[in-house]
Amino acid sequence: MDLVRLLSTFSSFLIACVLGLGLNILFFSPISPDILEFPSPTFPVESNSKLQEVTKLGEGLLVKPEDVAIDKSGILYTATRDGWVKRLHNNGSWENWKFIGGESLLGITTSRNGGIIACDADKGLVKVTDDEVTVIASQYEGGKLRFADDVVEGSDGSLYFSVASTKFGFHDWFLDVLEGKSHGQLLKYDPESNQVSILLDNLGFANGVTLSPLQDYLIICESWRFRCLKYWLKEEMKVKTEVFIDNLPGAPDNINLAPDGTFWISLIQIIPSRLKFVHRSKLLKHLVVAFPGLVNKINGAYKKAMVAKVDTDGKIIKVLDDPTGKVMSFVTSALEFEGHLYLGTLNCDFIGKLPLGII
Ligand SMILES: *[C@@H]1O[C@H](CO)[C@@H](O)[C@H](O)[C@H]1NC(C)=O
Ligand SMILES: [Ca+2]
Ligand SMILES: [Ca+2]
Repeated sequence: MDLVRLLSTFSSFLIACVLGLGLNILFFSPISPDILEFPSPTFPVESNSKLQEVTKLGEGLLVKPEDVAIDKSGILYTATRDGWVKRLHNNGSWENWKFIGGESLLGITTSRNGGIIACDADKGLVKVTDDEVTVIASQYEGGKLRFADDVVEGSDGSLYFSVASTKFGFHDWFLDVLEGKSHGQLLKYDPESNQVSILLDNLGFANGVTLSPLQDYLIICESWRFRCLKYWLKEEMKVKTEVFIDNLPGAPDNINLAPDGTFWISLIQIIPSRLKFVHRSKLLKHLVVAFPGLVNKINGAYKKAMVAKVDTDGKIIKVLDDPTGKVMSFVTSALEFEGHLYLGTLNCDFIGKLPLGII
């Protein structure tokens, strides 16, 4: 009798603990998750390991260089996790060019008047020239501009840029993936008025931005929607937004116009196939977030790399990958210049350089 009572007390205690823990996790969870829709890519993505054939530029000097830009004279720029904008001269020497600070420098682009524009997830939009470093936009809509992710400059000096998430910061980017709600934006900075305006809202992690060859539309990547949108800049277009490409075999990060008018898109492998089920369960998402060690198991970005070349009709022409992350993983940008592809990454200490003649 006593044993039965003891057992039932103990099991009540256990149930109370589990319930308490569950409520605690639900109540204090930083996310309010939705189910993630997975892509069903139509392009036959067979691994070719081509990204394992890169040569390594600046190995050991570059801390997770997320994006790459090259100016007309062939000088290559990148922004690294130690707060520097570094550049590679034509004679092969690296220069620690300008110090901005922080760990949150992301997308960069060259500017028509020289220098570059950089997205700083903490500070906003930063202009960097030989003479100075200037924050050109740090506020909009009465609030602080946070998590600016990528930027491109129009021929009239307008800057089009993304805010990946208005809810989560750069270091919590994977929480935005787990939550699966739309907190991203496409913005415009007008140099005449010095104002920032919102072009598109409710994007699923707004990431890479680029202009079409004729600058009549923008392409904006929505990472965990596995798609890119086309945003028309022509006044006469009634429907401003359409899907440029969807069902991508990875989460699109940076996008760059290639010399032949096509586009290079880096595709982050955010979801390991074995753990897809977590993204289908709201409860499991809460649980994963409650135990930070688990988040890294659900995030596959650090184990693979993939980039795709896409034509102006939004069709994939080519895919290059490193299926095991042996040489490159978490590749975040691909930029073509004079017959070579330059690859930025959030998990390596170099920029990959691949001759395109061999592929
Ligand atoms: C390479 O070029 C840069 C810029 O012109 C110069 O500052 C640097 O000293 C050169 N380095 C070498 C090793 O020639
Ligand atoms: Ca860029
Ligand atoms: Ca990015």
